Amino acid sequence: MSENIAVLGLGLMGTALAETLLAAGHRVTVWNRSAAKADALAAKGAARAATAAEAVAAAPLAIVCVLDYEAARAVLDGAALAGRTVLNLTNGRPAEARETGAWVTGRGGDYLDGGIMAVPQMIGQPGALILYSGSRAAFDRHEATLKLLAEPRHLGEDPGLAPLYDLAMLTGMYGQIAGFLEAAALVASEGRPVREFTETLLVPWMHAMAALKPRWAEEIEQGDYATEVSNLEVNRVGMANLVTAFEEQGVKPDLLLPMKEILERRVARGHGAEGLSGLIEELR
Ligand code: FVH
Repeated sequence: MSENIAVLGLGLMGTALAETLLAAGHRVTVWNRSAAKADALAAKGAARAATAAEAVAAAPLAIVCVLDYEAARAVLDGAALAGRTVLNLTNGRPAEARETGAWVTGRGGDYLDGGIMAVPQMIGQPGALILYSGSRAAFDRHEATLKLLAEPRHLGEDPGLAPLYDLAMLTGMYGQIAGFLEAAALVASEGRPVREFTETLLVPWMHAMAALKPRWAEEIEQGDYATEVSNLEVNRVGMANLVTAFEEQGVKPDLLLPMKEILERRVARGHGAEGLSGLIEELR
């Protein structure tokens, strides 16, 4: 069934969202601060709103996807939110989501926050995931529409949960990128083919290491870091060796150094017999 949906913010992501909804046959009203970005969507059948308030008034579901929460609040300020669902897909922090959620509900609207685990080209394609939190009733009401964009996963009524998990997932990604870059730099330091190393050795190794993480997560939940395999003292020596090797190869170990420091600190505190999951205690 065709629904009215407003999309506010037509950057790369907002445009992908609006295009996907239009392609599915929905009536989409669009607005962007720089009006010209609505041209291509209008040519594909979107209705163009002159103001953000007009866009919100046109549809029960208003999707906001702009640079940051400050911009999102500026966009929504002045719009009549009573009876509307605001879905904020702007990247932000848990505290910002909670504050914005209270602000929207204080004006009579329902609030959903979302963390997009996809790039614009993936929207509407298998593999795209969007994490949601906030009003469960609003999520249920619009779930069929949300499924068009990406696999939807609702994490709870607290609007801060989607950004919390979004940032945690990005943290995992950046850690993986850091390891990849250092490994690639080390292999390249001897003129060895980085692509072949990555495809045949590094990626399978990273998959095998990733598979251990649920077990580590259990250790963290139980606060029990006992290990029968490579303990922190073994890893401390191994990491010192690694960093020396980087220096000998003329490669900067900068992305590894914080890990080395935390390992040394934990061992110095007398926890050398623990497993690597115990390092979390140094981060709390
Ligand atoms: N692109 C991606 O891969 C990531 C995937 C994960 C989620 N992010 C987040 O999505 C938000 C939007 O990102 P984007 O890629 O669409 O970004 P841009 O193409 O740079 O478009 C930015 C839009 O924000 C508008 N805007 C900026 N400041 C204001 C403001 N003060 N008032 C109103 N609108 C504002 C901007 O408008 P304009 O410059 O065209 O007039 C664009 O519509 C973002 O949170 C990502 O982290 C994307």
